[in-house]
Amino acid sequence: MNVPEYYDYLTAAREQLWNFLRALPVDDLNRDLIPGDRFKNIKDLLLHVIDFEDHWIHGVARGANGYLDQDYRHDWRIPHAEQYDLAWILSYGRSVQAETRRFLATQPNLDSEVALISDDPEVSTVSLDQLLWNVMTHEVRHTAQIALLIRMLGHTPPWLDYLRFTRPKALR
Ligand code: NI
Repeated sequence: MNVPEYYDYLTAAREQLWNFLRALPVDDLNRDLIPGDRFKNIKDLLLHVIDFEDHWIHGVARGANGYLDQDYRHDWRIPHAEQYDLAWILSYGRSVQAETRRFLATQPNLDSEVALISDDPEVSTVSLDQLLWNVMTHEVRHTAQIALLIRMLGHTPPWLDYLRFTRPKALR
């Protein structure tokens, strides 16, 4: 399993999740169920996952090359995402996903070091591979939270396990 393969899985799982969310009542997507300051509802988590990918891959790793935040302005810290239509959030998601796929198609060197603090690269670096896995596992963890919120709202979340999306091997 490598980064492009896992990103393909995330893309397929996202499609199912996004289609499922489109069919939910808007009030459910906006309902504050999580106590705390930042992310309270399904839309908050959805926007946060997209923002995180945009920020880390296209903002940090690529030095703002391909960064889409300027086209989808929002408060990344406390998004209050109930103010946005689901279609707007998903449009941002599709744009970031397309940009990530373009980037991965260039076959970037995954061993290259990425500076985490741009004004002092000596302080902290990670490999591009580590950064991409951080982004991808971040999505999986927050998707589990979204699935829990879906349950709490009385619905059955889509089944998004990896094995569901892998091509079965033929028996010998
Ligand atoms: Ni997070």
